[in-house]
Amino acid sequence: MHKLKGVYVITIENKKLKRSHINVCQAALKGGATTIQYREKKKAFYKMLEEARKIKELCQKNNATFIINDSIELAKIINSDGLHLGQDDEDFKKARRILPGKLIGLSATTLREAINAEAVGADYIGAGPVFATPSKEDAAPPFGLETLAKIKEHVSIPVVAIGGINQENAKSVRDAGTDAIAVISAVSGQKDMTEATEKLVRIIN
Ligand code: TZP
Ligand code: MG
Repeated sequence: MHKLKGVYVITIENKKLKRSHINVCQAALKGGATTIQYREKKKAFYKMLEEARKIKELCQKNNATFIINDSIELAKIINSDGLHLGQDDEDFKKARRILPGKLIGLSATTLREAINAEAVGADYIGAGPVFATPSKEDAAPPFGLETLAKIKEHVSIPVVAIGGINQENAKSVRDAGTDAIAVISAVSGQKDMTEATEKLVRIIN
């Protein structure tokens, strides 16, 4: 069984820093990330297949959980451990039907959405943005640590906090009771991605 604990790293390509999804994944796993999410919204499907295959292999070697963002089809073909959907994304029920036995996470931007995510049967909640995020243009307003703690109080499935989490504020997020933290820029935007992951792991554990 896959545990959602610790540091959940979401991969993105960073052209400025000349980083690929694979580079981010390798460094994050080396630094102790327990979960990797492949998040790619622009590339051709064959390219995503190629990258996701490689990331799956790396996750298997490192006993990490591998989640795919958004695409039921990609998750099915790759046989990833799970899929992450927004509440507006393709129907959760369809994902359940096509991906039996897989971890399916739903994003929640409010307490109400978090409660709804559990009610529809999500396996975990991606709760955020907790803080302002530099990585998602259409992000909902940040809801802060109090709402995060409330979400923890009201749901029993694992809560993965996301949005603007970094080395400075990770301890406060942990203290709010989160099960895991998910990060983009706090790993993929750092000079030394492995060291950045290690530091977050130390704070969270
Ligand atoms: N969903 C809510 S905030 C966010 C996503 C995908 C972006 C998180 O990126 P960062 O850089 O860790 O704030
Ligand atoms: Mg989405």
